[in-house]
Amino acid sequence: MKLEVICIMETFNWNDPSQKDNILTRIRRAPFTTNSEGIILCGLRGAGKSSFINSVQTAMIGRIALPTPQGQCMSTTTTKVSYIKIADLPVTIVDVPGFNREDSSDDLIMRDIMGNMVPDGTELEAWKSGQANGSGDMENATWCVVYVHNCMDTDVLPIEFYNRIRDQGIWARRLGFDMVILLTKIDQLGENEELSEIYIGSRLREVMEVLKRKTGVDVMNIYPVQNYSAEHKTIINMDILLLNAVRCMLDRLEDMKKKKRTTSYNRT
Ligand SMILES: Nc1nc2c(ncn2[C@@H]2O[C@H](COP(=O)(O)OP(=O)(O)OP(=O)(O)O)[C@@H](O)[C@H]2O)c(=O)[nH]1
Ligand SMILES: [Mg+2]
Repeated sequence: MKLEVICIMETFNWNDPSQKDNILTRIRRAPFTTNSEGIILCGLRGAGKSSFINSVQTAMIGRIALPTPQGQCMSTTTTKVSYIKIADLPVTIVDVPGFNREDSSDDLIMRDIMGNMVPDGTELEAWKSGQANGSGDMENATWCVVYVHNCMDTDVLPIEFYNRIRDQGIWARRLGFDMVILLTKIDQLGENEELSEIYIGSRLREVMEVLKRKTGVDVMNIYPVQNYSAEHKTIINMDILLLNAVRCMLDRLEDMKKKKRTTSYNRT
């Protein structure tokens, strides 16, 4: 298989705190507000959505963050939709309960979130049974829709599941939003290998190529990370990849906002 990914992988100054600081500065300076721009995380149960939110918080504050309210119970399974604001991050992150592998009806909640029809704290089961009503606090917001994918799942998921993800992307695009992929658990691609080596290694590139083929998302919009899970202190290279993923999502939001402005200008 021809690997096209190598030329698009970003180059970082690994282990360099100023690399992390530069990305952080760009994130803090992004011209957004938590009322009008957001990142929605969706994907299978256990893919690493809530962990990503905790990990971004850890990378931004510089110490291991307490779990989000969803992670404080015995089970890590997220049951409700949470709109989370992290200090210094100028956008809201939405944690969505994981999709059931066999039942695509969970996916539909994404459309309601983008339509501002899901209040904070809505239980997935209540929404499914039609008992949840009300609205969110993000009228006319611009959304970056993030499909969160465990890199170890790539070859084991059936094509029907990838078709569901394609549908999410089509829906998001219809509403004027982009879908990107957050690729989690990349530490599991290399035993005892340093994260920077895994990042440039051929196994990660192969996963990205396969994912591109199956979902239609360009490799430029696939962001590999390792979330904090069992670490007791922060690790600079993990922070670099986590914060860079956030920066890329903010770049997509900026592109979408520019497009929105051009479209409304052309209409007038
Ligand atoms: N090794 C490793 N483990 C991870 C990583 N990301 C998440 N995990 C672990 O995977 C498990 C599931 O993570 P969660 O963040 O709860 O997954 P989720 O997508 O929020 O799951 P739901 O809320 O059920 O949809 C937890 O035990 C995490 O510690 C990662 O990058 N590397
Ligand atoms: Mg969760």
